Amino acid sequence: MTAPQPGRPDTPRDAAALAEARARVAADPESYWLDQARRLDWLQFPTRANESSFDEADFGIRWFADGKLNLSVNCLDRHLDTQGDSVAIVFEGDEPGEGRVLTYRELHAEVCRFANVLKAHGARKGCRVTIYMPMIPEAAMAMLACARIGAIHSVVFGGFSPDSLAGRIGDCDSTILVTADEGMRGGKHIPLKANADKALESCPGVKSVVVVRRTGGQVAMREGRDVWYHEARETVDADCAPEPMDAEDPLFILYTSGSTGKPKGVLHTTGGYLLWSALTFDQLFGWTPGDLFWCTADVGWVTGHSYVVYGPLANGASTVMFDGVPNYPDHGRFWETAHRLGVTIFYTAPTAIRALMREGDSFVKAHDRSQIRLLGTVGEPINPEAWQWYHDVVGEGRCEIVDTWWQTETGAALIAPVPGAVPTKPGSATLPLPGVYPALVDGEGHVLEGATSGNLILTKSWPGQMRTVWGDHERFFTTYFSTYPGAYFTGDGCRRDEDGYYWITGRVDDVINVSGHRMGTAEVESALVAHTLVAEAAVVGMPHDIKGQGIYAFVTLNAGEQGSEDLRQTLRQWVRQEIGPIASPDAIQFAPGLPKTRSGKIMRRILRKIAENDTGSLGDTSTLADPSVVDDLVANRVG
Ligand code: 6R9
Repeated sequence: MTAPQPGRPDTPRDAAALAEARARVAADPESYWLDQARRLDWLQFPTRANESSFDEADFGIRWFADGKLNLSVNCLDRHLDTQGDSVAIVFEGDEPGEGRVLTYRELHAEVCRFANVLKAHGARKGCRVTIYMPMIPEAAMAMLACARIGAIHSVVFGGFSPDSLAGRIGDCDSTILVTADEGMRGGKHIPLKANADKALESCPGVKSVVVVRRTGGQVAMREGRDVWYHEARETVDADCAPEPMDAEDPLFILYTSGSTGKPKGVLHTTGGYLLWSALTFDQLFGWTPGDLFWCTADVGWVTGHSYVVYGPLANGASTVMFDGVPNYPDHGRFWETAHRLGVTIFYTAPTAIRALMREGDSFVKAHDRSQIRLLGTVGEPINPEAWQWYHDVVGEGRCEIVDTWWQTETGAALIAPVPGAVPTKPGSATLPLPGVYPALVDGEGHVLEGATSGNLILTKSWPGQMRTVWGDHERFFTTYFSTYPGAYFTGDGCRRDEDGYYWITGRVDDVINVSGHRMGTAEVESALVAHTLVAEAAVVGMPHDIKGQGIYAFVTLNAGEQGSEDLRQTLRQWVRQEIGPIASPDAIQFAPGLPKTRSGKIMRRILRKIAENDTGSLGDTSTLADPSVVDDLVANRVG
C-alpha cells in the first residue's frame, strides 16, 4: 500500500512565497526537490533527487532514482478514499452536449479493466503500446492502463497518416495498438481503424489491435489480431494490481519533429515527469474543488499528456476531454461549451485565439463567461494583440493570462507567470518557475547578461526533463547538449527585457511551428521528394496570420515537367497523405533551381527571406554556385 507523504509541500501563491521558493531551491536544491516529491505517493520514498549531468563525460538525466511508485495509483487510487465520487473526466464530444462524466471511482475501475484487457493481449512491463485515438475517455484510460502495468505508451495524434503511424510504431517496436473505429471532428468522420489497417501492413510486430467503438461505423476486423474493446472489457476484472515502478522506469514515448531526420521518440520516465506535471498544474492553475479545468489540446501532443491527463488527475482535479474543434458548429463553440459545463480554467493555443478573434467578438459575447477565472495559452508565441483580445474580450479584463512556455522535451511548463505572484506583460511568458534556470547565449555560446536577445538554453536539469531519444541516446546528446556544452539547448530564440522577463521569439532551427504543432522542414521535404515528379524540395517557414507560421515549399520538378495549379493541389494532397493534414504546404513555388553553395548545401537563409517577402536584404549571394537562381526565385514568389 502506498501512503500519502506527510507534509505535502505548500504551493507559492504570492510574490513573497514564490521568492522564498526560489531562494530555497537555490540554497539547497536536494532538500527542495525531495520536499516537492512529497506531492506524490511513493511505495518507496526517494532518498536522492537530482543526479543529472549535461556533460559528455558523465552525461545522463536522473531524478529520484531510488524511489518507487506507480503513476496510475497517484492519478486514481489515492483519490478514492477522499474524493472517489468527484468528477475526474468530463467528456464533451464533437456534437455539443454529446458527452459523459466519469468519477474517480469509475475511472479507476475502467482503467483497471483496460489494463486487464491489455494484459490479456500480452502487454507487460516495458513493452510498447501505441495509442491512435480520438479525444475520448478511452484514450486517457489506455494511457493510464499502460502506466498501471508498466507498459510504455506512445500516443500518435489521430491526424497523422498511416505512413506516419507506421513509422512511429516501427521505431519503438510496439506490439499492441489501441485505436477506435472512427473519430469525429467538425461533423466529419476520421477513418482511424482504416488508417491503422493500412499502417499495419508494414508493421508485422503488432500482434493485437484493441478497437474502441466510437461512432459505430463499419470497419474491418482481422480475426486473431483485432478485438473490440467493449467485448474484451466484459471478460476481465475491474481490479488490477498496480505494477511497482522505479522512478526512472520509462512512462511514455512521444514523437516530435526536430530539425533533421525522422521524428524523435522523446522518452519520459515515471517519477520526475509525473512530479513536474503535477507540480506545474497546481502552481499555474491553482485548481481547487469546484473548479473545472479545460485544456483544449489533443492527447496526441505533449500538452494533452501533461495537462489533459496526468497533471490534473495527479491533483485530483476535474478535467475536460474535448473531441471537437473550435469552429463547429460555429465559432462560439469554446464559450458555449465552457459555459454549459461550468469551466473555470481554460487553456488553449494562440492559433485558436487568433482564428476566433478574426470572427469577431459576437461569438464570444453570445455566451456567459463569468465563471471563467483563469485563461492559459501554450504552443507558440502569443502576439500582444491576441493576448489583449483574450484578456479583454474573452476574459472580460477579469482573468489572469498564463502564457506557458515549454516543449515536449521539458515534460511540462518551465517559463510562465505564477498567478497572483508574477505580473504579466502581453506576449511574454514572464519568468521561470522555481528551480528552472534559463540563460541566453550568442552563437558562440557566450552567456549574455541583462536585457538582450539570444538563444535560449537551460543550465540545470529539472524533474520533467526528457531522458533520452528512444533507441538513440547519442542523438539525444548531440541534438540538445552538443551545441552549447554543459547546457540544454531548446532550439528557441528569446529576448529578455529589463525586468528579466522572457519573450520567446520562436524556433531558430529548421523546425516550423504551424498552429502550435512542430513540423520538421526535413520531414516535409522528404515527403515532397517521394513524389515521382519532384526532383528536389526545400521547405521553410513563412509568417501566417492565424497559424503563426505556414509552410512554404520550393519544389524543383524533374526535367521536362511543368508546374501548374493542379500539380500544386496534387502535391498538397500528397503531403497530407504522407504525413497528415498539418504538414500540407501553404505555398508551393516551382523553382527551376535552388540556391546552393558550391559544396551543394541549400542556403535556407535566402529561401526564408523570400518566403517572408523580405527580398530587399538577401545578403551575400556571391558564394552560391549559381547566383542567378535567386533572381528567378524572387520573381516567381507565390502568395
Ligand atoms: C508545449 C509544446 C515546443 C515549441 C517551443 C516553442 C513553442 C511552446 C510557447 C512557445 C512561445 C509559448 N512554444 N509554448 N513559444 N511561447 N508559450 O508546445 O510543445 O509541441 O514540443 O513545441 O513550441 O518554439 O520550442 P512542443
